[in-house]
Amino acid sequence: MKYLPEDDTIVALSSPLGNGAIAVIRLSGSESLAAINPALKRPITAEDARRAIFNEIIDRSNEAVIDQVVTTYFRNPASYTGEDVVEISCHCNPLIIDRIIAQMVNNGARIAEPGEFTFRAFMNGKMDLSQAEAVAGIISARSRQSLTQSLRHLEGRLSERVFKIKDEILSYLSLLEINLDFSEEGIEVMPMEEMRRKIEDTITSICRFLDTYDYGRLLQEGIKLLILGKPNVGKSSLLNAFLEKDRAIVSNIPGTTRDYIEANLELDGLAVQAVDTAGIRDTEDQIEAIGVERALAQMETADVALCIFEGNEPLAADDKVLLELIDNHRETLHVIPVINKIDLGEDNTVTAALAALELPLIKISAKASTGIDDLKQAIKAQVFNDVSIESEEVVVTSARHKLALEKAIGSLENALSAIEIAAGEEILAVDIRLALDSLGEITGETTSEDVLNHIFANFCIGK
Ligand SMILES: Nc1nc2c(ncn2[C@@H]2O[C@H](COP(=O)(O)OP(=O)(O)OP(=O)(O)O)[C@@H](O)[C@H]2O)c(=O)[nH]1
Ligand SMILES: [Mg+2]
Repeated sequence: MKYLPEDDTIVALSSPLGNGAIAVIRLSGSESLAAINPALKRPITAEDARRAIFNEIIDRSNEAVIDQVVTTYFRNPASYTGEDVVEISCHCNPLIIDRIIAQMVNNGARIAEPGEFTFRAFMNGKMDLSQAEAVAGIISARSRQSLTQSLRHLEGRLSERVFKIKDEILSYLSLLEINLDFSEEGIEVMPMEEMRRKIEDTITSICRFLDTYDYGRLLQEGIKLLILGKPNVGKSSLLNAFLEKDRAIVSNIPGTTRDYIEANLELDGLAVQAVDTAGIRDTEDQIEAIGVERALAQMETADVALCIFEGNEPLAADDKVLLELIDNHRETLHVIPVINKIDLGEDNTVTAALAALELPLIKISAKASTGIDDLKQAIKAQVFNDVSIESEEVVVTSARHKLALEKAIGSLENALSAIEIAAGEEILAVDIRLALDSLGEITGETTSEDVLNHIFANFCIGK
């Protein structure tokens, strides 16, 4: 394990470096008090647990005060890591932070590796693996919905669901093991037919859980929203309307946007990376042509494409190019045709041509910011088309968890085959135990060292 030795005392800055009023330095380990007390004007005692104390950190080489700080001592096991923890809130200046940490290193502490505090919390049973992963999820969440899910995972709701499935499996595995013990006496505690039904039930409940992943992935990763259309239809105006600020240059000169422009926004709790592109047209201008190429290349990685048309003019040749693009891509990404500049009137031939696509057609005025809410609803409806998730439900958001659930289903399906061909109860029991192991990978009971290293290495230092 890369965090060895596990019994020494670690120290790190837990807040981000940069401008701020206060920084938090965290110490964890059995020698935490020994690492900080020599530098404190008012050493921490056992009675100080859970109390914030105004203090001074002193450089013992010259007795100069490094900073006025607040120290808070969390006595083991009632701390984040389960060990003795001291948090020092000091003024946020790198010179101060470095000197404070140096004092503690002088007194025997070691600089923590990324994620090492949370790793210790996991090793000391303060949280299971899915909860530790949720800590990283909370820090990196880019939308309210993703944050809500990470908080639910931290509360242990994902683990609860996994434990429930494991309990279900254990209930029939234990009966199967009794079957095995009494096989010579010809006693069958659980008939195979019933066993088969129970395994099928478990597969169904894991599948139901797994079905939430599409939604969970969208919450976690957000979506990429492409704005396409011929020059001057109002693509940049739409980006600005989404952002409610003038991010992209808008002008009445066709070909204003030359390269694509990315901007992050939140759409009802969903993280969206919106991409405004160069107007699509056949052009002699080399730079503009590269912009058009880049716009089209974006279609390969987008989740949703808003294809913008002008409502007040008949379709132009460049619009027809866009219609063709819609036809070629409607199977691989969600396409929403949008009629813009509706404030200038509506050309019925455009509306009829777009209605014929049998896609949700939205009419807006990017300039006046009308219809934008309808467009947002249409985007959400497309992205979440057939996923219906109860707002209180806990969903699978991590590819690692998805893989573990799929492995568990695979083993249970093998168990069903074993029943089918009467392979014997020993083989059946092996498959069922493998399913349990796969579920245990989610909560960390059966997770390999490599996977653990990988998970915690992605944390930031001080977490
Ligand atoms: N009346 C009206 N004008 C609009 C609307 N949306 C955009 N415009 C105007 O249309 C012109 C082009 O808008 P842009 O947003 O720059 O269009 P674009 O599609 O980004 O154009 P390119 O970057 O050149 O491809 C500007 O003069 C806008 O003010 C709208 O809803 N109604
Ligand atoms: Mg533009």
